[in-house]
Amino acid sequence: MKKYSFLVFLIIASLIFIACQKKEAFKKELVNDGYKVVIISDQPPHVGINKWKIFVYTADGKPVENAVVKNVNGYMPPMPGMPEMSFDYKVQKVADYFESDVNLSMGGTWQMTILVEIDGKPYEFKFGFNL
Ligand SMILES: [Cu+2]
Repeated sequence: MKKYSFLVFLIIASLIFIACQKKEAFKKELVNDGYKVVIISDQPPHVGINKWKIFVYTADGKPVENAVVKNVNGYMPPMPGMPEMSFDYKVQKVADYFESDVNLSMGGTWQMTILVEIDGKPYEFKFGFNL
C-alpha cells in the first residue's frame, strides 16, 4: 500500500509539473543595445497562429513604459521551388505588454524580427527557428 501511495504521489507531482510547464511553453529573451524583449507563449512555435505576448525591459529587468512594439515580421528564405516569403503581423498593446497573432503558414526556416520603438528610436530584435 505504501508503495502505491508513493506512485500516486509521483504521478500527481509530474502532472502538476507538466501543467505548469504548459502555461509558458515558449519563452524567448532577446537583447539589443541595453534593452531586452521577452516573448512568452503558451505553445511552442508551430504551423498556424502563434499567440505571442511581448514584453520590453531594460537590461536589468525594469519595464520600459514608453516602448512601443511596432511590428512582428516573419521571413522565410527561398526554398527549392518557392520564393522567399515575408509577413508583417499586427501588434496590439494589452496592459503592460503587447500581443501578436503570429501566423506561421508552413514548416521550414523562419527568421523573426521584432521592431520596437523607444523614445522615437527603432530597435530590432531577431531570432530564428525551424518548424
Ligand atoms: Cu517556404
